[in-house]
Amino acid sequence: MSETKRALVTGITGQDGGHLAELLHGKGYEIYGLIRGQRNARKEALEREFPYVRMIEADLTDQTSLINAVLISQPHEVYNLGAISHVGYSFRNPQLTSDITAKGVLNLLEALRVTGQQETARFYQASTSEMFGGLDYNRPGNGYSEESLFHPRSPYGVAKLYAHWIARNYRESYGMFVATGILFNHEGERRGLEFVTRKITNAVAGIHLGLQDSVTLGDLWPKRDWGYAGDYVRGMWQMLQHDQPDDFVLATGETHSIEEFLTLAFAEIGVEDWSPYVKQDEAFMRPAEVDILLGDPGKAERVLGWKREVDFPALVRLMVKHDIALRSGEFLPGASER
Ligand code: NAP
Ligand code: G4F
Repeated sequence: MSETKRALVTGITGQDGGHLAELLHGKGYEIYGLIRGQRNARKEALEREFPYVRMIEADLTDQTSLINAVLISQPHEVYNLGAISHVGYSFRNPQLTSDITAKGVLNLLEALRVTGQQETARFYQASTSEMFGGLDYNRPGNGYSEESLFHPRSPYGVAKLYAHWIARNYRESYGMFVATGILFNHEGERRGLEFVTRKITNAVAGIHLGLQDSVTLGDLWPKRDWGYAGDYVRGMWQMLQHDQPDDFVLATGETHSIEEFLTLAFAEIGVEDWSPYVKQDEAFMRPAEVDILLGDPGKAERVLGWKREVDFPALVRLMVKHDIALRSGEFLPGASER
């Protein structure tokens, strides 16, 4: 009889952590999730939604706690999803972002190495399309690939680039099974309210139900390659099942502006002209913006057989429907309460 697989997941309280916990549980994994802080506000929700996750108190900035987490979980697979992940926040908290999003990865890789578990544990690093930057001299063309140039435009993007390269360095230096997933924006019913898609769908639901009059956003012209988080965590898992560690872009191959997202989201509640409901404020604009992101998922499709299932209109629809149900007090089975 084969041994039950054990996975250690950082960022278990986040969007991807929730989807990944469901996926791994369905595959029979024993799941260990890192929980930080002496009184984490998300702990109770996590215990309710994922009673099968074994929580370990640890923080990516605390090396000793990570060594402890590795020793307790003895993982076959480590998914490093923990990070300061909000680009705007990273401009206001650049040092904290470096400590967690960049150096935290080094701390975790070292925890595996010094405990001798680099031989047995496969490691997934959550890299990002924010590393590309979308500048004029480096436009995506038919889509950024694993070979495209990097030019990060935020403290978050810079921290993630360090994380990406240190992860690759441990693969090259110590022969560790380290896979990096260069993931383009992915959203869904578990998305944090601080990100633009969920901020919009939550507001559209509120406007529909008469709970609010408007939503205040930053720039509306930037374009993103938006997919569904459930599809993307499946890709993470596939990367760690592959026979060799590698780097993979996960994306839809389509790009849409925030204006297009607004149009589809308001159409769900029968509103054609959304302009009276949308205000703009510089507070939500960034010192440097990434104009456009578009990814080429060709390698993941060919090598891993990965395929996204949810397209852009379906993504917007599922998020608006979820938020209307949530804000009207209905609870959708299996959906997040966040
Ligand atoms: P998220 O919802 O913002 O979750 C971030 C997670 O990181 C939370 O569980 C948070 O825990 C944890 N965390 C923060 N600081 C930590 C620390 N010091 N020690 C341990 N854990 C800490 O992010 P997500 O959307 O699920 O994304 C998952 C990963 O993929 C992130 O690394 C993100 O940067 C990357 N990524 C995301 C996308 C996307 O579009 N979603 C695209 C590319 C890459 P608390 O609950 O304790 O705060
Ligand atoms: O939803 P966002 O905050 O996502 P962003 O900056 O693209 O980052 C997300 O995707 C990355 C992958 O490319 C991840 F690595 C990262 O962790 C995160 O998940 O902003 C999207 C766009 C930006 O151009 C932003 O300036 O929306 C614009 N925007 C306009 N108004 C706004 C708002 N963004 C936010 N968060 N809030 C606004 O009110």
